[in-house]
Amino acid sequence: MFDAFTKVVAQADARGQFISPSEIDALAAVVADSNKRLDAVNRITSKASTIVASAARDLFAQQPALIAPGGNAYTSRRMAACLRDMEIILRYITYSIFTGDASVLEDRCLNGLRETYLALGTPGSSVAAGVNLMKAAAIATANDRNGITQGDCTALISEIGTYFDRAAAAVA
Ligand code: PEB
Repeated sequence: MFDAFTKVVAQADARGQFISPSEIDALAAVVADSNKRLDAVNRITSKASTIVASAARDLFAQQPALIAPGGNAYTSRRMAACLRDMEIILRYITYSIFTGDASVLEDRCLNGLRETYLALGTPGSSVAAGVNLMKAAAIATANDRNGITQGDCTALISEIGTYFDRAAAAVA
C-alpha cells in the first residue's frame, strides 16, 4: 500500500535513480492541493450513506430484474450484501483519494473481486454500473461550489474519477 510519495520513492528506487525534477513538481502539486483533497475526502465520507443509497436506488430503477424474485439483490440478505459491497468500494476509493494513490484500492479491494463475483453469480457489469452511479453522486458532492472556499479543483476531480473508473473496470 503506497501513498503518492512512497509510490514515487519505490519507483525511483526500482530504477536506482534519484527523484526526478518532474516527480518533485508533481508531488509539489499534490502538496499545494492538499486542502482540496482533504475537503473532498471529508465531503464524500460524510455523505457516504447518501451516495450509496442514491446510487443503489438508481441502479435498481435501471435494472429492476436485480430486485425481482430470483434477482441478485432479491431478499433482504442479498440487498444488504449489495449495499455493503457498494459502501466497501466507496470506502476504499476515499482511502485512495486521501493518499493520492490507487494501490490501497487495488490491493485490498479490487484484487480478486471479479473472480469473487463470478463465483457468487453476481453480475459484475451491474456492480460496475453501481460504481459509475456512485461516481456521479460522489463527484457532485465533492465538486459542490456552495459553502466552501472557491478554487480550481479540475485536476483533483479528474483524479477522483479515475479511482471509480478503476473499480468499475475491475469488475465489469
Ligand atoms: C465482496 N460480496 C459478496 C461476498 C463477498 C463480496 C466476499 C460473499 C460473502 C457475503 O455474502 O458476504 N467483500 C465484498 C467486497 C470486499 C469484500 C467488495 C472488498 C474488500 O471483502 N448484488 C446485486 C448488485 C450487487 C450485488 C449487482 C451492487 O444485485 C452484490 C451490488 N455481493 C452482492 C450480493 C452478494 C454479495 C456477496 C447480492 C450476496 C450473493 C449471494 O450470497 O447470493
